[in-house]
Amino acid sequence: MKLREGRLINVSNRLPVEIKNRSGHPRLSRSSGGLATALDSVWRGQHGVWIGWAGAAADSATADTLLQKAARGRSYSFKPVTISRDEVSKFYSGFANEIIWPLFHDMPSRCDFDPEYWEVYQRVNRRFAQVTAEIATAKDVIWAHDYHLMLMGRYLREAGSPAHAGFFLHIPFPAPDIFEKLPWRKSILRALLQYNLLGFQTDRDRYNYLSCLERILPEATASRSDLDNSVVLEGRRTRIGTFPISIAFEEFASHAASHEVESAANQFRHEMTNKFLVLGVDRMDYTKGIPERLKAFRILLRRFPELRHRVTLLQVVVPSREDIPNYKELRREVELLVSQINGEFTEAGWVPIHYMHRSLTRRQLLTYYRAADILLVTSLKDGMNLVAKEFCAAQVEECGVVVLSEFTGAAAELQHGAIVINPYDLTAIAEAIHRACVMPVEEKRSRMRLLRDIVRTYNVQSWADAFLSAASTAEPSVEPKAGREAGGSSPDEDAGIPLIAAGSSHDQRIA
Ligand code: ADQ
Repeated sequence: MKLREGRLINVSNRLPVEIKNRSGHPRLSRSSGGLATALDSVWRGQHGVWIGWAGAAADSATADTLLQKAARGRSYSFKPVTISRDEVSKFYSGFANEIIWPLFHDMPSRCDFDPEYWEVYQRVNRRFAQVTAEIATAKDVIWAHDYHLMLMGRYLREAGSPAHAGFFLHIPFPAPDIFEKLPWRKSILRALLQYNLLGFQTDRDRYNYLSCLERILPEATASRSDLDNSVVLEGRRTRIGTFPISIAFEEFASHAASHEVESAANQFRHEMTNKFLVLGVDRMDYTKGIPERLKAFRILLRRFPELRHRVTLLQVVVPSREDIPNYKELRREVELLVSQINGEFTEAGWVPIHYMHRSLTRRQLLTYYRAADILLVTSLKDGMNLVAKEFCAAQVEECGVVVLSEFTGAAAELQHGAIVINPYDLTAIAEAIHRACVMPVEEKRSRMRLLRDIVRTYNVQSWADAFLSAASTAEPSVEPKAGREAGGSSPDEDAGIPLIAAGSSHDQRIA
């Protein structure tokens, strides 16, 4: 979708390009991370500005020139937000990744609720808002991304920004029993309501958010009609919607169908001597359930000895957040498990687990997606999980099976084509892999066709169009005095009414 008037002001923690010091000189490189890549493909052709941090060497004298160079050939420009090294550590590694990330993934015991992190989080959010408010006009639409920027809506309003502002949360939103542990819970709920539109990955996340409001911020009143699900706080109305993110299906599918990927996949399969190839692809993150997956694979080899020699797990992990202690420990745990399992089962001509700890090119990734028989996604909690959708797009021969954690956002959409598992149930994961290995080919095909139809239809472009269309029409409005609070319905009447309409995540709609 192209905005009819005005520009799209996209705001995310990082820009899709990064300035790094190489051999003492600032140099441009692509940002790592699925989010930047996915969004970059959507904004092609969209006029506007992308605001974000440009990396560790962004304060160099040549940074502006490098960003102008990066914008050549694009329809939008880049505007950097300066963040000091200390702020990166307390805002990004600290508040975002040692508090919000674990808490919103239902792991409060991993949180470090350091009050200094909160101070810096506020300061950096205010700075993002100032940079944004300086350039956004009333005709523009601001789209803020993810848990790094939950307070920005509030600071935008304080800066008097007249633009429509929407916020999309890429990670899950927790249930009240978890969220209420956050010392700054009210401030965050209130600040989110300063946006005109809030978007969540699944109905469950949206429901959790509304339930948190009900418990923690009862002065906010939620209402719904057939078309609308909104919350009013102090006269401001915020619309709330479910918008499951997706991928550029045709781009993935056509590249996967290319001759170069096909021959690389055939070559790889040949080298694996046509074993059943089970694939895991993840960032190294404790939310992805990598140790659970490895332990389940060990159970598979113990319980189904006939699969030994016939099945191989290829686990690819991209390094992530390596300066945070939890992540270092996870890497040690994963590598120990891989070596224990390989030590227990390896025989001449067969190594059960092939482990790679590095970032892959798109071509390499597609080669493994295409070559694999089974994709194994065992996230303990995941906002969406784009890997599952990328695998489906790349399965041009329509023969692969997806074993998918029920705690991913993707499960809401893909549950009928995938084998859905509880990632805490290691025996069930092992049985699911076995079932996929022995599944008749007709069943594999019909499941994969269904999955591919879903991902083809609900792709990243339709996701962006739905969100932007909702954001650009979500008028901030003042609740009339004779409205529902005063006369329409009393707060008591809300008690028995569900706050959200039940419905499929595919509706990509408000309510
Ligand atoms: P992530 O937690 O990063 O994203 P995911 O959605 O699976 O999780 O995206 C990972 C991306 O990294 C994919 O595009 C994948 O191809 C890529 N990737 C993984 N391993 C790689 C490797 N070794 N080499 C190269 N690329 C690799 C967050 C949320 C998710 C949500 C997305 C988007 O945690 O739940 O789906 O944002 O909203």
